[in-house]
Amino acid sequence: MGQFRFLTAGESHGPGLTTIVEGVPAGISLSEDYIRQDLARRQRGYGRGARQQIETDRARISSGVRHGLTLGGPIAMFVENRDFSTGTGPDGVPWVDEMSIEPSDVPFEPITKLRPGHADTPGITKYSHDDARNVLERSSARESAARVAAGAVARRFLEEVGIEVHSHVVGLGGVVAAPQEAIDWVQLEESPVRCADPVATEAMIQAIDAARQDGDSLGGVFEVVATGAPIGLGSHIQWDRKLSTRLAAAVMSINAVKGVEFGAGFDQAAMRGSTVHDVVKPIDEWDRNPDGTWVRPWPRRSNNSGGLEGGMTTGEPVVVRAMVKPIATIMNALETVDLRTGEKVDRAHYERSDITFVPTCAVIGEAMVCIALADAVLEKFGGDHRDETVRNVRAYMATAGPSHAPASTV
Ligand code: EPS
Repeated sequence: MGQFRFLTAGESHGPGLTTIVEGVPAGISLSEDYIRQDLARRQRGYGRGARQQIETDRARISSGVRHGLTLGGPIAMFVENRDFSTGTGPDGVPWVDEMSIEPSDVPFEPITKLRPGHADTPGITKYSHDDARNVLERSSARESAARVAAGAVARRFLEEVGIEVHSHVVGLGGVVAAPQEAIDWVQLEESPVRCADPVATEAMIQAIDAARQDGDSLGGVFEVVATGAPIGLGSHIQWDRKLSTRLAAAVMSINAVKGVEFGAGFDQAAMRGSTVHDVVKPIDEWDRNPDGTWVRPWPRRSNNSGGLEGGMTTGEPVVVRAMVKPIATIMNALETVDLRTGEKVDRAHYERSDITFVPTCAVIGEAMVCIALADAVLEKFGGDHRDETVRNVRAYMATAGPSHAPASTV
């Protein structure tokens, strides 16, 4: 734990977002263009607001990479908020003054009509602010751009050890996608709502349009699938070493996420044990490499556990689903109170926002899962250089399996 670490800094309408990632082994190829792909995926999604037309997110790397390879030291990145210098704030004045680091003489209206469901009310109380902007600027999902940059670094590392992480939307605004046999992850990128079911995609788009008409917002459910994780990441030994604990925390930390489940998830509550648990296949059914060695040991007949047993990976795909509540900034705003007087106000504060960002949350979910998995891989296999980590994974996998049935002779 704590092998792959990162911190973010930055406000939604300030100059930009900073992140420092630490723990990445040396010798891994990494470029701004590679990170840019995930940042672009995060910006897409039907139902997002005008802000995404202003931003073209790019993480500028300023340390930890030389000649295209990681050095083993901290990787610092900066994502500019173009809105800061090119956009105008809610009062029609540039953000440069409203978000100025130095005191500014330009007058601006404090936000006092607290938005139910946002961080406004506990935030102004806890930090003794008289302007909810001092809370919302940091609680805004804009911060997730910095996380996705950190997640892309984790993804690049995971690729070296054969782990791939994808996501899709399985529910949005009450529309539920039909379960898919297999998902074409390249094709999925074409769906405006990141949904693999074309019928549900259309219904989700209609639901977003209807919510826009009504000045309302929508939530949903996304699923992250990680394949190639070796058996035994995480540990059953202590509560905080369980990978399930760490994955749940990582995904729960995303703005507006209110629930996380693995594999068959909450449906298991209504099932019998005999139909829930994932039976191990006998050795003659294991997938083989051309040289006769097995691809991975102890494969299962099903994956209701979502690839996690006892807080450890089983070797089956890790399947994490998360529920995203509807965005709290609603055009047709709810009744609220004014923070100066406590008296009733007909409509809470509204400023430009998204109708939904469930497809974006799915990409952020990938980033958080990448980070949690990179941390777990480094914890188990270590390695100061990429080759050392890869060697350690291969050595482990070569001996994992039945103790009396050497892989190459069975
Ligand atoms: C957000 C409100 C909107 C979103 C923002 C999150 O921003 P703005 O108020 O500038 O229009 O677009 O998300 C991003 C800026 C982003 O890059 O994801 C909120 O209130 O959380």
